[in-house]
Amino acid sequence: MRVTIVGCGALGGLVGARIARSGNEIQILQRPGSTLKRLRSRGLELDDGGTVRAFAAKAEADPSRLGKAPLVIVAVKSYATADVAPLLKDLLEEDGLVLTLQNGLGNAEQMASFIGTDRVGAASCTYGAYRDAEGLVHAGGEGEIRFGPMRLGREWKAVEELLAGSGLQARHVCDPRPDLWAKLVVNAAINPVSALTRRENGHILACADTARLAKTLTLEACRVARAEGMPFGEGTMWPQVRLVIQATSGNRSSMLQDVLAGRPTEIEAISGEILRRGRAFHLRLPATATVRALIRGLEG
Ligand code: KPL
Repeated sequence: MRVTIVGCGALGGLVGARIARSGNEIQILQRPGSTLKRLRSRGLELDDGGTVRAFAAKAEADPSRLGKAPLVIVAVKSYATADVAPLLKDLLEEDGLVLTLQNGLGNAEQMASFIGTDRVGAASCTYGAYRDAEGLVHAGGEGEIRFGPMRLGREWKAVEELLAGSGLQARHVCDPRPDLWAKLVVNAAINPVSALTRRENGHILACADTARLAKTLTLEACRVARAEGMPFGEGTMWPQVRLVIQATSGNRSSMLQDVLAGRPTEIEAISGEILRRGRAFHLRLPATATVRALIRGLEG
């Protein structure tokens, strides 16, 4: 199958390379800059468990230079969704599908407003991946891609088979929203703490104080999720957050990578979104508000 990856950062690179490795054709839409230059000169490279391999992939900044594909996977930062959503029509075959692997809530809805709700699927993805100073993408911990359609109607079986056949743990679900919320809780607990301490995910549990902070962030995010009708009982998510920390212990969270590279972070799509939704239910979320303010300060 031909698959177009929109945004070839750490996660886009990991998923794209694994799909290419299993014999599929990968195309990449990437904004101009060092990543695009590297993709063009060296191909799509991945260090997967110590072995570096490069895969052929057409990489362009202009969508009209790419062939149309039956599947587009979006992996840009959530603050760039508004820029890529209008381009999807030009990237897709007539009946093509879009799968977003992005952090945060609201990305799928933005894309659906351009191509229709039944053509968009949303995934919660707990794979770890990071790009080193030279731009090489490293797999940073196995995870799972749980995905489902924003509206039932289309057949997504081929997407599940493609991902699973590429060595990615993939599970199709009927409604992706609870998983998107669960991933939001994971990101709200891990990403700001790792970015503020500038340590790999695993360090959060190695220090009792940061472990306590991550647990408090988890509980606050769960209060908002419950207020929105998600079935997250008090205390059920913290064991899951701990599991993700352990599975990605050597990984630098995407927010830490952004801070170290001097890029904007996804704090607004994660903690900012939780605060905005919590306000609608008059919830006080002091730990979430504090880490959001500190990350904003780092970005500034
Ligand atoms: O999604 C991630 C991220 O860094 O954004 C986790 C799963 C926390 C892995 O680092």
